[in-house]
Amino acid sequence: MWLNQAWLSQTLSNRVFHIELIGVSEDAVSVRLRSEIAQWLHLPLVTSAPQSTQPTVTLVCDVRSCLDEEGFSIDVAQDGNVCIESSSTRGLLYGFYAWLRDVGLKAEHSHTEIPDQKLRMINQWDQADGSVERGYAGESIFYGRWGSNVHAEFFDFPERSAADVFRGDISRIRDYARFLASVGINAISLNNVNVRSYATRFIVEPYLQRIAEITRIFSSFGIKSFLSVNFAAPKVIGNLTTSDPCDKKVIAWWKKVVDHIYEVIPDFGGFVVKADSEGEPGPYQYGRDHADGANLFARVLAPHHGIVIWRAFVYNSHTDWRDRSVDRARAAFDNFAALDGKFDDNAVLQVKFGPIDFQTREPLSPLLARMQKTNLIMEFEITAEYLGHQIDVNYVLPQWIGMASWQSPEGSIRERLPRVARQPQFTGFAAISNVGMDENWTGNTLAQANLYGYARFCWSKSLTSQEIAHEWVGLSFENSTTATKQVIESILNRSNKAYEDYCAPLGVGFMVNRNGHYGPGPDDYEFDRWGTYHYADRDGVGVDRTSATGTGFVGQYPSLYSSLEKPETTPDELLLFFHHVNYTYRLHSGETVIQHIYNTHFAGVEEVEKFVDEWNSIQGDIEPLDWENVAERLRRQKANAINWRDQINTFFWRLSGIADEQGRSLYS
Ligand code: BDP
Repeated sequence: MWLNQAWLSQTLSNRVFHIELIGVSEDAVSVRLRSEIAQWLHLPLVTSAPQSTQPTVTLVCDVRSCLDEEGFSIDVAQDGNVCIESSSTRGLLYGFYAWLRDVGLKAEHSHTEIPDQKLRMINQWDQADGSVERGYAGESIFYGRWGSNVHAEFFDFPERSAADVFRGDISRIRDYARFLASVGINAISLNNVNVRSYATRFIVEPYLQRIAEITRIFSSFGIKSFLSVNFAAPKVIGNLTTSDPCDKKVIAWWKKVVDHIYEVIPDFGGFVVKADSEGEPGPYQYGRDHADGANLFARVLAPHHGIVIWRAFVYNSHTDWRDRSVDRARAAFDNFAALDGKFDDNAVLQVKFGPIDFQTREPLSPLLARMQKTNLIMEFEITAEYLGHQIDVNYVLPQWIGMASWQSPEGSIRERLPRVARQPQFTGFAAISNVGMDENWTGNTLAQANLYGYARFCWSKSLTSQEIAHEWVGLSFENSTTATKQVIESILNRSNKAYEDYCAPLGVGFMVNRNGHYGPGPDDYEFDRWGTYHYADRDGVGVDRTSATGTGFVGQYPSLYSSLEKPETTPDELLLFFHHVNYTYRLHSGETVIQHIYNTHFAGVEEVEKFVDEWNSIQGDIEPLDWENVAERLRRQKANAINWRDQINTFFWRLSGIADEQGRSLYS
């Protein structure tokens, strides 16, 4: 990962650092800044104005500065001296790392930056037993210090001490916090949204003390910590007979819990809640709605300036494939749209970017485009659940930037979020992390680009996916030749399209393997209660979501999107998400749907074969461990792509009976 000690010592050994705090008192972040510079970088830090002849880096935190609280300016003078200025220590921290990034990229220059999104959040899906839900990079860096072989035993012994639940070694957490701060992340939730077992107790003693230790590390890097909570905690750990959000005893119980949390962690961020979703408890069990549920937490957190982040990923899993009007894509809107304006000021609704579940291609969630009086967070998934498990190279920034650029009547969706909020400072992006205990953090070294890229995407709306890839490659492979860096960048930039090409076609989604969501399973969800169907038959494929003849989903969008009601005005890449068409239907590209399916599935595999050759060509010009890691992953990716190609092509060929125009064999 970027920011290694060797690089820093080598690059910065001839600088002198000086920090000035004007009108600001020393806080955890400024202490961290001083220690980063003095201890970690092993660099001289002078306490009075520098007299040195060596180039000086002066960090000025001045409350009078008119920059946005988190913004900074970097001024590089002709003599090499640098001045970094902000109105807060946090802004200074971001400025310091931004300058380091410029140095790493050999592009030192003067500039001023203000972050785009207010909340730039990471969600950990780490569980108390040390596993990570949908994690593909090893065990949790926070919990489960014995490793997976003791999980069964661990669950059988509820009296296990807090010390047993948390990893002893915090150095990796500190490295992670530093990395996140270096790219401007300012919030993190520390445990999985499905809160089970010991994690239910993280909000009370003795576990809270250990959580507090973790939060202190993040605080010193300017990152606020949150916990995911179990809606049923009053019953599960509070000995109450109900968890009804309107019950006085329940409210009093949560108040006591929250008051104590703030005694222990004064800068605690608040809670993240997944309720009434995929088996989790929630307000519906008590005949209450989601505003009742969220506001319970909002009200006990408000006196401490905390917030509750309530997830909108709620759907009725008992959908029915026999009834074509039933549609999981409608669910978030159906459950939440009527509650617009009913959430308290410090409640935030966290909505997945698309209406289903992080597929390779989805339209924007209509809930994000519709809510007018609610604080909103747009949710992304860095961990590659449906996107190749960090085995397949898949640099997803092109998709995310595309999603955040969808237009609404108030501008692109990323610009809209703060405009419609009750409290603009409680809006932004959140994403599920992809890190674990693996040596390289992310399983596939190239998957680091998604973590880095997510943060840069939160920070600046003007960066393109190629620019972000260029930065990440430049910082991560600084000793390689320009030609090698170009090879890596090129693979990254083409990888998302290649992956989409060999998976489910034209936005239809969910043709994945049912258990792990890796590899093909064309019919795995087709006759399933989870309700994500492609409706392929002998004549055609796709889901009719139009208002006239389909599920009515298109009607959830503002009128700006009425073009999606007709196949001929729907973009090709989303055609099968919105319409059921015959295999011989002609796309804007001129291809028929069936021929497009065959062509893209062959093209996807061919592209992966090129990745393998290109990666072979740079052997020797990057660290052997990194080269081996990606080479091994590419071998597995090629097998996966071939499997997808053959299963999907065979599936559609058998149903349609239509041969490939180019006469290629459709099955192996
Ligand atoms: C689904 C995942 C599941 C998560 C859920 C969520 O398969 O593991 O718990 O999303 O976001 O995609 O809550």
